[in-house]
Amino acid sequence: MAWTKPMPSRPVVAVAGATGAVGIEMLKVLEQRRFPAERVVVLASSRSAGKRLPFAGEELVVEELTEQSFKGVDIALFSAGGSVSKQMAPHAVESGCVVVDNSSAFRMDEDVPLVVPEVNARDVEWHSGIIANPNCSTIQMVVALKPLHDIAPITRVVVATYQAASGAGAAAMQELYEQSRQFLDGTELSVEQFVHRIAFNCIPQIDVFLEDGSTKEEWKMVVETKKIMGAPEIEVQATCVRVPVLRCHSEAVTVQFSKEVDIDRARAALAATPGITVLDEPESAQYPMPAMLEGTDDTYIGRLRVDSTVPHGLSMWVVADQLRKGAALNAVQIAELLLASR
Ligand code: NAP
Ligand code: 3JM
Repeated sequence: MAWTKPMPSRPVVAVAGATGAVGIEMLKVLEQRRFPAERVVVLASSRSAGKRLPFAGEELVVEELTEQSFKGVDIALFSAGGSVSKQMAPHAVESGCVVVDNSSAFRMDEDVPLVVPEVNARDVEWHSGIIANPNCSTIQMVVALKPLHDIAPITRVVVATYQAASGAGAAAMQELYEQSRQFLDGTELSVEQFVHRIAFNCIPQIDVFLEDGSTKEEWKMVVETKKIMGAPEIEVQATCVRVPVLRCHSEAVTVQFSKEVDIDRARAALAATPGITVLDEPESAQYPMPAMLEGTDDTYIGRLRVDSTVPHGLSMWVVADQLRKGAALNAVQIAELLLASR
């Protein structure tokens, strides 16, 4: 059922999963963008209840996330994992709260818009209480694809991702630090957060394997891209790889268009798009790299070139801070759209 409850101009905002890698970033983004929240409620598991989190010069006290947490809350930003979202988001909606969910729990549900503001901002208008934030790797790719698709329809995308350890959470990022130290010290490596050691390694598996031999992370990129872009005809082939980078996902993306696209026109269209920075000066070795882009908001694009092995092909390198544009920033931008469409 369509959502009819009006949004106040100063909503009460809850962050569910506030102590996590994404949740902490959400608090930073809300503060940095001066989101006009009447009050911010920070929720996590019972393990964190009573913990204090800095916000806007004050300290917020973490409360245990329960079914009752959403009374009087207008917008809930969820990033506590899929099972918590499945269990708790319906209670939040019942309390009259609009949920912006970061997990994959509801993304492909027909009555749930899947939104990247630069691509399909208007989809926030038809939600029934839940709006889904796409997967981090999908978000930065569709930001790059949209201005190109507007020049000439895209028919096929081949992508390989180089995904940072922090994409698997705060504990996974810590494991990269600790394993690197253990490796250099020559001591035994503790492997808990990933299926294999991540220090000085690349793991071509993110999330579980599916019957067709792809992983669920790869499947997410395929189906989410079609839904966000409203273009079920775009074929996507993805290989998702975890790499020993702390923060920022990188993607090697090859796009095939239905007709000829001039590379300079493509470059100009990307450069003119808010939310994109083109950094592409091969002569001075300037291109996006994860280590230089931690904490940034834009999707950075470099290494733009023609792919002459297919008709109308273009290749590029796309980097974004996945904790910001890939998660927290995109979710807060969705909340801003909810306010703007009041
Ligand atoms: P994380 O660092 O492991 O943090 C997990 C958060 O969830 C913590 O605040 C944790 O609280 C809380 N939590 C765990 N179990 C809970 C429970 N039973 N009840 C209440 N809170 C609970 O993970 P993260 O990187 O922030 O990611 C969190 C989720 O966001 C992921 O699982 C994923 O679904 C989603 N995510 C989405 C994107 C995206 O691109 N859209 C990117 C990354 C992650 P405690 O500190 O109390 O344990
Ligand atoms: C990114 O429920 C879980 O265990 C979370 C798994 C997860 C997801 C997901 O599927 O929601 C970890 C990191 C994502 C995501 O954005 O798809």
